[in-house]
Amino acid sequence: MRHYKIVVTGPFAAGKTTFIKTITEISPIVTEAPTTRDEEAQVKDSTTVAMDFGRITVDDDYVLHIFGTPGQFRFNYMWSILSKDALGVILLVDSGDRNMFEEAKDMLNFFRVKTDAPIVVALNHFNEKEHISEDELRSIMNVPESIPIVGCDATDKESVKQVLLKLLELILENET
Ligand SMILES: Nc1nc2c(ncn2[C@@H]2O[C@H](COP(=O)(O)OP(=O)(O)OP(=O)(O)O)[C@@H](O)[C@H]2O)c(=O)[nH]1
Ligand SMILES: [Mg+2]
Repeated sequence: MRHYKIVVTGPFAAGKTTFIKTITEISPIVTEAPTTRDEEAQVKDSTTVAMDFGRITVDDDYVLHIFGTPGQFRFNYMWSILSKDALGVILLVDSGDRNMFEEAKDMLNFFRVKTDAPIVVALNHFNEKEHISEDELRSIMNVPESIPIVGCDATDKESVKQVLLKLLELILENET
């Protein structure tokens, strides 16, 4: 049984906590606090201020310990803490929220500096909104070809599993 530390990050309200709640086999640990800033309170009532944690066993061989970050730049000290020794990173982007693409680009660069671990960009809300194409996002965020971009629905277990398997594939390639 091997243990892998995975980080789920992405801008405010991208769906990080939902992603972890959907897949975890233990009760998730969350750190939600009421949103205090007007522009955030208009979107939702609470936000992650420290981290989320969940765990999932894949094929009885791998146990993934999944850490979710806060989304706001003002909490970026947690991005650094949580990325330490991570074996893989998932960067969630809400595919219908064009205002967040620049921020997502900055986050991608932040994590590429912090860690050499493989990264997968997951385009969330992929099924239900007017959404950007993978190619357009790749160009806006300047995502290199070595980083896959995949569609995702953080509320759907099978979809979340596919994203994690994609990342696991890259991690295993990296190890050999
Ligand atoms: N329909 C749909 N709703 C989603 C999806 N992902 C997240 N949501 C909803 O979007 C809202 C925000 O999700 P959160 O999981 O709190 O987002 P977050 O990235 O953890 O937010 P912060 O921690 O505040 O940055 C919640 O109401 C979710 O139910 C998705 O893929 N499809
Ligand atoms: Mg959250």
